[in-house]
Amino acid sequence: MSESIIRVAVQKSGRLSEDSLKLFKECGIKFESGSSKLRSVSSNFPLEFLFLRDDDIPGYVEDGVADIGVIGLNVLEENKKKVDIVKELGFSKCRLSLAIPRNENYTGLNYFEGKNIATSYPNLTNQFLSANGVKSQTHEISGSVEIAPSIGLADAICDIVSTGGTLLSNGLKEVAEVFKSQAVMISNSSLNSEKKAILDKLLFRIDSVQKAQN
Ligand code: PRT
Ligand code: ZN
Repeated sequence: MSESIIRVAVQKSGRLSEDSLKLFKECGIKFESGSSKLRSVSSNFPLEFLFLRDDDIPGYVEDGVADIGVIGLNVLEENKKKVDIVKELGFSKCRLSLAIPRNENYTGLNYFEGKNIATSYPNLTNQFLSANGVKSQTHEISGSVEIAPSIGLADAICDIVSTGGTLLSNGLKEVAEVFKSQAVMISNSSLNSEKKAILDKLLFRIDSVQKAQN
């Protein structure tokens, strides 16, 4: 018998990290996770952790560099990697929403016709607008999206919202929800049977943790 182990990719530091690590700990899995550590092997479960930028996680799982990963559904759906979603994890909940300057009169989705929209999620934004028959231009920017209208870079934005505080402090109002997100566990779509068995064991433990919390 070979000693199979599965590799899980988790975010190194950010909004997914703490709850991701907490989930594995609640499953009874022991491992070290210091701030400078990029890899860690569990001492009591056949699992190796890779600590990465979240954007890299879907690609690593698709390529099989990691077998499974924890990622925001928003990042996964924007980048369309071929991986399986094996579990909704219920944390890092947020939404991708369209927002406009607070003093604008919002008339419905037709408001966006012919407008320039700044976003880090051009694919999800364009899909939503075209599904609703709205023709507008998206401009991809990688961060500080909320500042775009006030500096004349765009008429509106489409960005991740959680409490709404960032929109408020940038003079914007949320007018339409494009996509609902939460953290999900993804898996490479061609795991061998030994790795699948380990994943099943892990998913069983996650189910128990989730049931205990509900
Ligand atoms: O460094 P790395 O690339 O790994 O991390 P990152 O900076 O790309 O991502 P990070 O850690 O900010 O977010 C990781 C994931 O957490 C996202 O992909 C979402 O799935 C989820 N998430 C949950 C959020 C938020 N809540 C959130 N509030 N991601 C981002 N935000 C930002 C948003 O972009 C906006 O600027 O927070 C601001 C809005 O927050 P509120 O509370 O003011 O509305
Ligand atoms: Zn990122």
